[in-house]
Amino acid sequence: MAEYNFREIEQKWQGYWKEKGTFKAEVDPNRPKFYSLDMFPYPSGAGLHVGHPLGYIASDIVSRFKMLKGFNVLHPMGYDSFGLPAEQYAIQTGQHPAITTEQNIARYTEQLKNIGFAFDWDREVRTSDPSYYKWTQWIFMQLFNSYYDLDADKALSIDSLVAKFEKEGNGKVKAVCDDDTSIFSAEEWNAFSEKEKQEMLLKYRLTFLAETTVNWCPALGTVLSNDEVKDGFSERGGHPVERKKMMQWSMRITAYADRLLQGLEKVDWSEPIKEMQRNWIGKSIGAEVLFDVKGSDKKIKVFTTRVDTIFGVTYLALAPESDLAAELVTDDQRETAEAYIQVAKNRSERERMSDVKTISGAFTGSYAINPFNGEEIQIWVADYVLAGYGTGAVMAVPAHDERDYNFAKHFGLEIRQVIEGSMENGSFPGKGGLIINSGFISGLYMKEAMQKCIEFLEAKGIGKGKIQFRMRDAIFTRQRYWGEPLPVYFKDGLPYLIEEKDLPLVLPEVDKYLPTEDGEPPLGRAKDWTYKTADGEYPLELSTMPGWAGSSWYFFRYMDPKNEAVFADKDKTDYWGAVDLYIGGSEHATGHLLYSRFWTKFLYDLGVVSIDEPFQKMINQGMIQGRSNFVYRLKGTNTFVSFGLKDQYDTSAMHVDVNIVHNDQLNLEKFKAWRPDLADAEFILEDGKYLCGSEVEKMSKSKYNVVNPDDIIERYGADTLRLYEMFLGPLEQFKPWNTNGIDGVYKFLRKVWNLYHNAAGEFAVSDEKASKEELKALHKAIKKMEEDMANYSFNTSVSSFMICVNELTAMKCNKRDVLEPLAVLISPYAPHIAEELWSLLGHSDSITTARFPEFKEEYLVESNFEYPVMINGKMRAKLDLPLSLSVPEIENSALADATVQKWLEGKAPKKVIIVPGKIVNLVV
Ligand code: ANZ
Repeated sequence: MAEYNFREIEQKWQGYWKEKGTFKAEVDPNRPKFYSLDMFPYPSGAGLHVGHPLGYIASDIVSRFKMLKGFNVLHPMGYDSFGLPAEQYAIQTGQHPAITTEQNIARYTEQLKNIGFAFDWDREVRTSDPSYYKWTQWIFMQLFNSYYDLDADKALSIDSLVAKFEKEGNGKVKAVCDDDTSIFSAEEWNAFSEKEKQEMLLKYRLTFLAETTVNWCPALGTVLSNDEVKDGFSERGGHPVERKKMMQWSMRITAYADRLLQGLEKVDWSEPIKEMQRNWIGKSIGAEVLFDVKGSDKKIKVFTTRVDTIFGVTYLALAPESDLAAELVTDDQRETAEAYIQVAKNRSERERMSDVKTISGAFTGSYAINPFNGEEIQIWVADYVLAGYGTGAVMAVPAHDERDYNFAKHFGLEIRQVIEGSMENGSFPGKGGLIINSGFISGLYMKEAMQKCIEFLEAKGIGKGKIQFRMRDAIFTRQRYWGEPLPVYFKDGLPYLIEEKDLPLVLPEVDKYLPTEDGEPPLGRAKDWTYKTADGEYPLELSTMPGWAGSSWYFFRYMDPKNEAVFADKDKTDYWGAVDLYIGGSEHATGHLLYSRFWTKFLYDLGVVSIDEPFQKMINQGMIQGRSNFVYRLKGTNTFVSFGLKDQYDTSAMHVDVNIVHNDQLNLEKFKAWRPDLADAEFILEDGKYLCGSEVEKMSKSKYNVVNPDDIIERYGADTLRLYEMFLGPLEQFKPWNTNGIDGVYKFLRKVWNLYHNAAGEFAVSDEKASKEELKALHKAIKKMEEDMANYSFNTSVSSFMICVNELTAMKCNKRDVLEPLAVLISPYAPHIAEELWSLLGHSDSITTARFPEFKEEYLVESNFEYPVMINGKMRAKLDLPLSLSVPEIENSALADATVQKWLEGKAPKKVIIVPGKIVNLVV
């Protein structure tokens, strides 16, 4: 083979890897493991574009590097295959989502295989496969059968909770439960009916059914989680979202809030992602305080993080949604207050939160009593108080809180300073400031004052110290078809689990993927969607699980993907442990990454896995943006003006398919063939060419800037694609796809090929000893790659390969000593060409079984110096001498040199001046 024929080489080695099972991973206790994982894709109908494989290429390079370093590498791939787009498509076309999903997966797999990833394809998982979701349902059942015990600080079985209730009621039980859980004795529990017992247990179960205010999206016909809603619109599709009360399954993720927070300390993730999780969890340490309402037996409970400011409270404020607000409105305030509440309630919480400019509220007419000083203070209803946070009520301290301050200013309420520094004089209340004019806490600092206040509250039974989390329990149901059915049936209106032996509960067939006429979810259309037990036949749950169910544990299934008896064998999960490197987009910062951490902690509590953090190291790759091209249509015509001339005409820009543009020059024939309406297009050219404008935008079909990796591979090969994606810039950065530089990368690979071949194109590698310079070029690259791998800096390694290959080419190096390690070095990046060269070098095993070349510092140190020898001021000789020689040694060597002797003509020099590392100067 003369030329670098990437097509032949890539096909050959992809076939070889498949046939030999090169990337098959098996447990091997004698080797250290490395688990390298990509966030698995949702197989969409559009297929992969060049942005998708960016992270996969990076993790593949690390995986292959680790193989060379002797690790047993687990590097799997699979599909997150339940989801809305397939269902939306099914609604439009009537085609079963399973069929389109299957087609999309086939396409993705083909595209991925073309890139030559070191995936162990035998481990592929699909979340929509019943053999997979059987275990998603199983985990759901374990959650239903568990509660969170605060003494043990872990999940325990609900049976053990029942045993406690039977013995001592719930008064002493420290467990996470609903806020409205009443206290009962053992006698009372034992006297409860079955229904009452089940209702009570739902308040403790880690997954439970309850009436919840949800984000309801009428256009999508389903509820959405908070992270699927952006500014009041669905993230997918941009449809309006409203707040609505519905019976919903939830996951009691709040039980794990503290552990989710602590666990962040153990993992190696970027600080911004950790910070996003911390904010999402939102832990606040503070206190709850009960205020009496004047002339009423009603009480208002507030949550405050600054109970030390309680002497500065000048009013209370309630959320407009609160029932209490309406009850406290007095007759003389009714008209204004009720009108306000009506308007405020219809604005979503999000809308109110994001709108900081509009200050609105109303006085209820009622007064509360400050328990610390007996003062009467007005009770207001205010926009800025959120119903869903804390207690939905705040004690307002306008002198020291910005929102309270703005509100008090607006309505002319009292502003009373009680800490050094105040909103009034523009200084934000510093943490730990000295408390002034505040009864029994005057003269104290914040911490001590808070402590005293809490003691006071607890002694009087009107409050306590309280830790508050912003995080809410996670809604776990969708009123949709294409998801996992919940393994639940209903008896007397209460949920029960089906038996484990009946798993998987397979998604039933329906005639249409739409809600029923009565507004029930699509599963309401299924025939015989019931569960038979010994005592009857009961309706099954109609909602399905949300998109995040299957992705919350898939990393365990890869370890043992075919197991039918358990979700994964413990020996296997113990061996593979946590994911050592997880690569994926930062858009999952709060959703997937919190849910999967939560489920891992739960499985850990159950004792079925030994790790409680799933992803040890994570890198979030930046997005590859599209580089769109534009043509400029003369308004009202079919004539297009070239970029440079467009300002002379009245034109409008139009996206044009980047695939018919090369280096910004439009291919006119392809343009005419692109769309029927362009067949008779005419052009106003510049220099005989039509030049397009360009812009960096999100890569998307509608912008015609999608580049398909298949096209790049067809033209340049997968090795070039892999190198080029890495060469584009640091992995974490956002960067535009710009094909202009790809030729350079392709040429680089041809140069690599040529190093191993002579001018006639024959494989020609010599066994001669390599020169120091050649070894130096190689070892510089080895060193750089080791450092880069430690920092996950991929683009810099590509540059160092280029430098190395350029140097070797200049030296015409064809020595095995250099070229063998060089092939190994580049194999993680360009595995196909490396395999081919490796086999040409005479190896019969895959290059993945080679060892990474050992870096030797000695090759980088400059050990010799070529001394110019000056005789009577003229350069007469050059002497290559070790830098370690002393001055007398240099002199001896110089005088012994034949050329020097010739010039000295047998005379001894009168003067010898030697500067080590610089020069030898002789005067005769
Ligand atoms: C008095 C006070 C004085 C407050 C002061 C702050 C500063 P984080 O840190 O986010 O937990 N708050 C409590 N519940 C609220 C609700 N439902 N909607 C809006 N605001 C609410 O914030 C806790 C603080 O936010 C609480 O402490 C309360 O105001 C307010 F100098 O109480 B603070």
